[in-house]
Amino acid sequence: MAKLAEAADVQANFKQHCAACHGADRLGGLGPALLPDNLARLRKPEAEKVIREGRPATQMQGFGDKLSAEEIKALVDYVYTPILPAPAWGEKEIGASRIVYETQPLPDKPVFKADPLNLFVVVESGDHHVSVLDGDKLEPIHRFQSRFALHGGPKFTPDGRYVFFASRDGWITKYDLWNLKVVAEVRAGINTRNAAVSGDGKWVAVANYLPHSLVILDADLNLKKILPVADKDGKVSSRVSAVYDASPRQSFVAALKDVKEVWEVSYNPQADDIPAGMIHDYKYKEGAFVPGFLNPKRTQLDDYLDDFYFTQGYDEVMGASRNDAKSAVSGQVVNLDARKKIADLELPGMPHLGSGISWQWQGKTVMATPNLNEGLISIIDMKTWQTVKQIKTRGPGFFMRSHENSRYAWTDSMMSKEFKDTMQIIDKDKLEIVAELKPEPGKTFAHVEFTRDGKYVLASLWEMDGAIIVYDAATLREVKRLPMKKPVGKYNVWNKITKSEGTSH
Ligand code: DHE
Repeated sequence: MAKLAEAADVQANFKQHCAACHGADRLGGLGPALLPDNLARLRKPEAEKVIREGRPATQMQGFGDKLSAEEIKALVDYVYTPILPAPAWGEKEIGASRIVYETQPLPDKPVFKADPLNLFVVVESGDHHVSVLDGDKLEPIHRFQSRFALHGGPKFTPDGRYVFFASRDGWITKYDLWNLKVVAEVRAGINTRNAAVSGDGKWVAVANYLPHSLVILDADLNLKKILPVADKDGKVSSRVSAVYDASPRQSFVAALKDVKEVWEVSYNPQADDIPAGMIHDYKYKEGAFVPGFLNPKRTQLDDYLDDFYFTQGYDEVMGASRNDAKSAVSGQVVNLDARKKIADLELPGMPHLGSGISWQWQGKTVMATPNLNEGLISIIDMKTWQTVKQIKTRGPGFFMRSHENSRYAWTDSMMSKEFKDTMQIIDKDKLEIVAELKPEPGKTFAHVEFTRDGKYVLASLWEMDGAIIVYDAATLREVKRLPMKKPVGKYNVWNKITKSEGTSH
């Protein structure tokens, strides 16, 4: 009887405190899925601490003031209990979820006068909408409802016409920016991290936490292939932390959360360069067998790599594990051709390499990355892999941005309670903070993107009654405000498709 009452309590507590973000069925939503497989690397006492105190750098708040120690322990036991039968999201489910909104080809000409290459796409998470802005007039031209909880950068086709969004609960949306219409959607996973679009615009790769898969779709969102993600012996499966396009290599590169490997999946139909001894467990089943094409090539590592940054040539990745935030030397450089680690990186705290940017400094290329749990920007020489400088900031931040035509790099301190309202401006020559902007004291101010020509900067007042605040990139003066509902991220078509060194790819 007592056991039954306990079970009812834990379910009621889950419903009240956890379900809104993690899904009533524990399959994830804004927050990750809470299933034993996903929690494999988190010990139970650590999980209790997360529920009690929250998790830095995420939306997970602490519940220590609302739940007793026993209630927290019961919740932990509950989320470490497997769901039976295990939730499936395979060929059948993905295929059945696909929705085509536009069955006839749409006109090959923009329906507006604005420069189609200087549009901005703004993700407003406050009410789950996306706004499209004219980057010259700095005015909205359209707004539409998105899937729930989009996350990560939307990805563009090389001509800038189509943009693909990923939601945390697995939906991929294809949007035609020239016709301002959603073309098609598909649910590629139960709990998804991000998506990448191939440099030839033909493929979309989707990184999933649940199931443990990397899903390859064609550009019309038809399922092409599901790559189950596991170590080379097929014994340990893994969540995929993120997938990115490496267009000069004609491949997708994926970071794995639970297996010490980095994967490269070629989308070059001519790929036939599998070195001897390479394990290729997945065969291309249609027509002629083409080795290498859409098959993962593995690089074995000594440490996990779950967040990374490409070098200019895309031959190397600078990566870090998110698991060992205390280690001083936690980063590594992996050469994708040599298929091994070639250097260590000094990256204290929890670097957010996905937000890294690069520029020329004293004849060298340097990259800079913010840090999710320390107010620190690490600047690294991309030839010697040495840290050139660590710039102290007001507090831990998420994002960093610049532009080829700007002498400044912008960074936030949004993880700091006291300084979440302050943006700091770094002089890229002096490697020093030279200005601070605090337009609305107490309100979160983070994430910027430059216009195509680098003359203006669009920054987010990250609140429900928020705004995009436009600044003159040279004088740092406010130019105008566009009201928005919690505008989390904004993306300029030109900067993205030309892979500007000042923005994320
Ligand atoms: Fe993100 C990008 C991982 C939490 C807003 N975030 C990314 C990317 C990764 C990532 C791997 C790159 C994907 C891409 O562009 O293709 N994010 C993580 C985490 O591991 C973390 C810390 C924990 C988690 O909950 O997943 C995390 N991220 C958040 C948030 O809490 C943020 C602030 C609010 C939200 O909406 O979830 C957030 N992440 C963003 C944004 C980008 C992003 C706005 C795109 C950045 C860009 O400019 O390209």
